[in-house]
Amino acid sequence: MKIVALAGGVGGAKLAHGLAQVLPPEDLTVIVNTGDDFEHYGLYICPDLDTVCYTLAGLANPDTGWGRVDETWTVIENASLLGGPDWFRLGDKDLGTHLERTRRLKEGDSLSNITRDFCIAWGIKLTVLPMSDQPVRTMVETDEGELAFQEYFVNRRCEPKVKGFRFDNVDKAKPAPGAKEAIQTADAIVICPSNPWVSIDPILKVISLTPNPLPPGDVRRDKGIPIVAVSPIVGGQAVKGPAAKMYSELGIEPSAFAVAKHYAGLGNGFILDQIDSQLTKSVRGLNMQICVTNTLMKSHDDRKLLASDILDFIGEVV
Ligand code: FO1
Repeated sequence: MKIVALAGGVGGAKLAHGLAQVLPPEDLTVIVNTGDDFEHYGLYICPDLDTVCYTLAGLANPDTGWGRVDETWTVIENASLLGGPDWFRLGDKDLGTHLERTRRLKEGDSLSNITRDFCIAWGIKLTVLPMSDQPVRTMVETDEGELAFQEYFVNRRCEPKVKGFRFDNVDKAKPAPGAKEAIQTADAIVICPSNPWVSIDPILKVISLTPNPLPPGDVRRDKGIPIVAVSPIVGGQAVKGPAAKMYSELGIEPSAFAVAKHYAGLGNGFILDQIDSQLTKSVRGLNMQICVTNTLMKSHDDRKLLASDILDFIGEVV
């Protein structure tokens, strides 16, 4: 079964890792948000792409979810002593990734080529694609004005009140080579438990994913392929990050139902955590089939179990 997974940072990376354990590598493509990318110290940083790759390669820091395991901080600490910014912590090992990516980008290479080569070097066999080779920048509209994503997220610790989002350059960005083809040949699309507003929406916009992504003439077009989403909000709270806070500030009660509503019309399957099983009926009312399972990926086994439940569920979604 060919699966395309759409992923942001930590939650997306964990589910991608689970899927990688239950699918052959040639059957899994992960398309990753690059709206969080930014330049820092003259380096091109792709936080979500790196989080996904480090997690798949077994190199991720298990405590933070982002950055490298067994990291040291000599460079950033010394740069900081000289007056350089240290609000965005770049570890020494992680810096190697940014240095080499920036060097190749400056030589004119594409982000998708570089990502492919990094995956080979890290022993990742499945396909990981940035959503686009062109830069898209997620801008957060707040009560203190518009902020670039990392400025809002890391430097301001998500404190300013969110009023909306804008994806700079999204109209000009093309899907990365291979992304459209992967979607057109997929048996199902899995929307990982990543932030719908700032991790998944940019990907959906760039790849123009509609309820029927298949080309005219494809027999599966009328039926539509299963598009199943996993809620990043469990029991009314975000598993990680500011998703629940964003929903509240946008005047929407944070819940798995709110997430399902976000994807209504696109997704036809929704994975609810056991804690939220009472929402089954209301999410069904959005024309989605439901799978209730444990979505909190606390261990590596949990990732694999969730992935396997999702694949079973996909078989039932019509
Ligand atoms: N997140 C933080 O909260 N603080 C950091 O200092 C930080 C550094 C960092 C370095 C490299 C990297 O790839 C990610 C990093 N992140 C950091 C995480 C990241 O900015 C966010 O989790 C994502 O952008 C949201 O998906």
